[in-house]
Amino acid sequence: MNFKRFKMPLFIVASLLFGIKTYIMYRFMFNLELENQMQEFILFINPFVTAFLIFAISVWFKKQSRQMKFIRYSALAGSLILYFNLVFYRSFNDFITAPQLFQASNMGDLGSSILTLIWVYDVLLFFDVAVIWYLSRKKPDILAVSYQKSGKVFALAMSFLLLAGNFFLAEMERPQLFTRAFDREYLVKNIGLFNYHVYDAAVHSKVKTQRVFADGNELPEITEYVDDKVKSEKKSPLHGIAEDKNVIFISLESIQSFVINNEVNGEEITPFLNSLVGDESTYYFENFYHQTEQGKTSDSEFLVENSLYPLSRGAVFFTHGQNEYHGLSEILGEEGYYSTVFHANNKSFWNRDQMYKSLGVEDFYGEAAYEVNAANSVGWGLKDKPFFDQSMKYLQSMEQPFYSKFITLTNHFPFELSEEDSSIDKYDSNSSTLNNFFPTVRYMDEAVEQFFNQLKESGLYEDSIIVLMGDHYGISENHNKAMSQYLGKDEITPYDHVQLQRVPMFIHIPGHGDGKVISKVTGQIDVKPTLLHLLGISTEDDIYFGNDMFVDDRKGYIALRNGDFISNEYISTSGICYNRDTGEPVASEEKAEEKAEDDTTTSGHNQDETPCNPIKQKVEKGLEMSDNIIYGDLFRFVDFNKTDNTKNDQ
Ligand code: GP9
Ligand code: MN
Repeated sequence: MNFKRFKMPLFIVASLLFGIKTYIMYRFMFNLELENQMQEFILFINPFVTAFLIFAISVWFKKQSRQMKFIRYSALAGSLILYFNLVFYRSFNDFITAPQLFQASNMGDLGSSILTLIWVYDVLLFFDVAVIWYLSRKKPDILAVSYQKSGKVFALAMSFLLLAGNFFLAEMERPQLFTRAFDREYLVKNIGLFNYHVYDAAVHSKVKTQRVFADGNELPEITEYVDDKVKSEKKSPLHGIAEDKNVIFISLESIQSFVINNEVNGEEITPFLNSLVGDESTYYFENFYHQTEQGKTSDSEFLVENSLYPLSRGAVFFTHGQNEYHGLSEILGEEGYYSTVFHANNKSFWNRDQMYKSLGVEDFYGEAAYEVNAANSVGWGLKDKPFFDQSMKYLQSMEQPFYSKFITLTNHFPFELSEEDSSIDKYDSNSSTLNNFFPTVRYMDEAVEQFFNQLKESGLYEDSIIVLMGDHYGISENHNKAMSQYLGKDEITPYDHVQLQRVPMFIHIPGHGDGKVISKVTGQIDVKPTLLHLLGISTEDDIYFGNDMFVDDRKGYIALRNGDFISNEYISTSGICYNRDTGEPVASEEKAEEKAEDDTTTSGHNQDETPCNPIKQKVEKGLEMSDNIIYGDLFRFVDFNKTDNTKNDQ
């Protein structure tokens, strides 16, 4: 190429190259759903707008060499940010948030999982950097610019104009984009990954500041809301049925309800769990939803312990590990229980060592409590069978009553398992993740069965209730194609996606005899009040957002952390209101007519009116209040043990 005649400055070349690369990644490597042409257009322009904004800064450098250096390092840094997000996305189907950057200690523990997320041809994603690097070194005299002040100001003005144009279109396409905190994908689609990171960092610092400014004034409103709009008034007939029994809680890694009573290659996937469905001593909740977000297992633990929602960004275990809580472990501790967690993983993972103290867990049996070697490990560490086996000695020598949580690990992405541990074959689809999932689920099922047998042999079984709960989804929407093949559907619709967020929930009460399958809509937010009631412990003075799963006067919906919800009649997701039974979108006109009849104050704006809207408002209110408790660390202002304290004062 004749560079003498080709006079395009490097900052323009770099903007184009980097913009094209970013666009290709958005379009083909991240799984961003585009609903209309406007979204397509915004997604197309935003990579170039951001690239120009960054590279155009270079014109302010006087020296050619500085200008070139700025451009090449910006290209490299930008590419790395994109790439880290891509690797993260492959695992979590989400974008990195500022709090997660402080969870770097988790990254080291990912071990083999991370290798499956880095692919050889990823190196091509740095092709533009190589070209920019080459040009900046070889042709600085041709490709650098030396603008007058007016030229520089013009470049800057152009940057901001483009950015403003982008934001304007984004705001038009998605009103209140910047005030909605729930959806990172919308942000990335509309303003690009880099602007999203800037936004995210700003929000994160705001969160940090919030605690400082909270003074407890917010509490009366929250307590009133919880008492009026959440808590059930009636006590269930099962109140106190498990009084003084040990509570053995088993957290089932990455399992989803679709495997229950289902087959793969003609084989039952979970024979043991299936035997509990319909068992006379077991309640099985078939419409029980996980409500976790980025904090995965830790979010599920947070929900169970506090009946508060986890955060929409980062893992609350990390970001707010030092808050005051009124956790299940702490409450049971006050009732004379000894509370422990068993989990054969590094104690710092998900900041558990710190957070468990805040929750009132007395002892944490982490990796160090187990004999872990190459022979008894796979994937993330100690396999579930030796895990339960080795836990028995601790459990047997424990003071009773105890509340012990067991967190399984073998059924974790990427679902590795040796041939000899696999009792069933893998599935056959284009997703190795889904294919591998089934044998590890079966392994976990067998491990749980073995544990039940050991509990029986040890004599602990009769004095305990056993809760088994799936922590969160295992198969993300990146595997929808394989999933639709497995489920025999044409596609996985947003409705199906929500239904796939159901995870198994069993409450096994040995000798009870009254067990059944319960179909009402329930979720992880309900576990704390449910267990407390089974144990006969009052929740009157507590602040929480779920309901006893055994009562009928419940708040009527389960909120997912992204603002979607499941009510008795509807499922709201992706801006669509579905009929929960049929999976059909609910026609908004119908509602519009109804609404017009009974609400004369409504004027014209009916296209957004669906029966989901009033529930949606409650969902958002609940999530917001729960968030406020966490952000403001509001429980530091609450005296949950009024009676006890009065005693102490005397
Ligand atoms: C880590 C284990 C798995 O200790 O709980 O965590 P996850 O990745 O599922 O959140
Ligand atoms: Mn998990």
